[in-house]
Amino acid sequence: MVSAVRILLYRGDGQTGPWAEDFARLLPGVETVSWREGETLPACDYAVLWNPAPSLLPQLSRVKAIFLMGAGADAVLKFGAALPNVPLVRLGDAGMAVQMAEYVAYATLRYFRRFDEYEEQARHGLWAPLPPHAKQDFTVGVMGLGKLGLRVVETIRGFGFPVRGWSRTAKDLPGVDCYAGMASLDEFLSGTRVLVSLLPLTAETNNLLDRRRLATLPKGAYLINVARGAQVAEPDLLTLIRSGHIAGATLDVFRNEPLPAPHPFWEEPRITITPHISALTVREDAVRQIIDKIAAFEADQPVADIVDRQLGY
Ligand code: NDP
Ligand code: OXD
Repeated sequence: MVSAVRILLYRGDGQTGPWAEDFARLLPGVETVSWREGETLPACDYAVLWNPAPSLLPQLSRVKAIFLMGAGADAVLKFGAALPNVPLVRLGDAGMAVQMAEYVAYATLRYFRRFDEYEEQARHGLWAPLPPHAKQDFTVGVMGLGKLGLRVVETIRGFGFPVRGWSRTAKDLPGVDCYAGMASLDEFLSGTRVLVSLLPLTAETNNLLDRRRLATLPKGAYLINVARGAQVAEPDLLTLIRSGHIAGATLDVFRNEPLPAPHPFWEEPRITITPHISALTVREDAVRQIIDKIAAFEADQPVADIVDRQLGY
């Protein structure tokens, strides 16, 4: 049980009010404080934040931990040495994995059942059944077998697709062809018809999907990127879509967000765009998880989902 703690709540978009209400409801005795540019932060036990202002960071050197309101740590790790050397804790699932599974299942089934083509036909008043794809030709390859990737793998397997996965360290998952490490990436890609990225953005994954690697996918492959836009070399993806090598892409994340207008992706009918909504933070689940982790810190117990700064996730 956590007794009186003081927590800084900060969001780049300023929307901390509902977070303060959830903490007050779920952790009686908590004191939450906010911070604005130019203010001096009172001593706090913990910080819970998303998209911090650079000038906030030096004031966090005495908190016991910094909790992120999301799963990806890249937007904070980019500050490098300016980020105080205290434990950085990301969300582990907290209601996001099921949303990722819904999104990826929808996009995969849309391509497999040719709904993208039927949508186009319907726009032209065309009634023309197409030959169905065969499941054995629709191997789904999931990059990143963490909290979110594993849930996606399980869901996609449930539809009977052949599934392969790629991660940094070796895995052994029933019914999944597992690949690990850069040395196996080309082999993984060459047999993947629907490529899903659920990798964190790190020094190793930045620009990972460049022209050569995207061209390693078989002709007619699809890309579903729900991780981070900077993992894909955007001009290369466009070239391969225009050449017909890649049949379509469903993109939730972009190198620059919001995706600027003009941007050639908006004009490309084979690219489906969503505004970074594939898995939204479920605030109440997140607050409950953070409270449990604070309890673990206070009791000197192990805490899950601490970011490894060396690895970048
Ligand atoms: P995890 O940390 O649980 O999993 C990351 C996975 O990526 C692990 O399997 C890890 O391998 C693998 N990985 C990391 N680096 C490499 C590498 N260099 N080569 C191969 N595999 C690698 O993360 P989550 O599943 O919780 O989240 C994944 C990402 O999803 C987040 O980092 C975030 O960017 C994104 N995200 C996007 C959202 C959206 O709305 N679009 C919402 C939430 C998250 P190993 O298992 O060996 O460690
Ligand atoms: C996250 C995100 O990392 O929303 O949680 O992208």
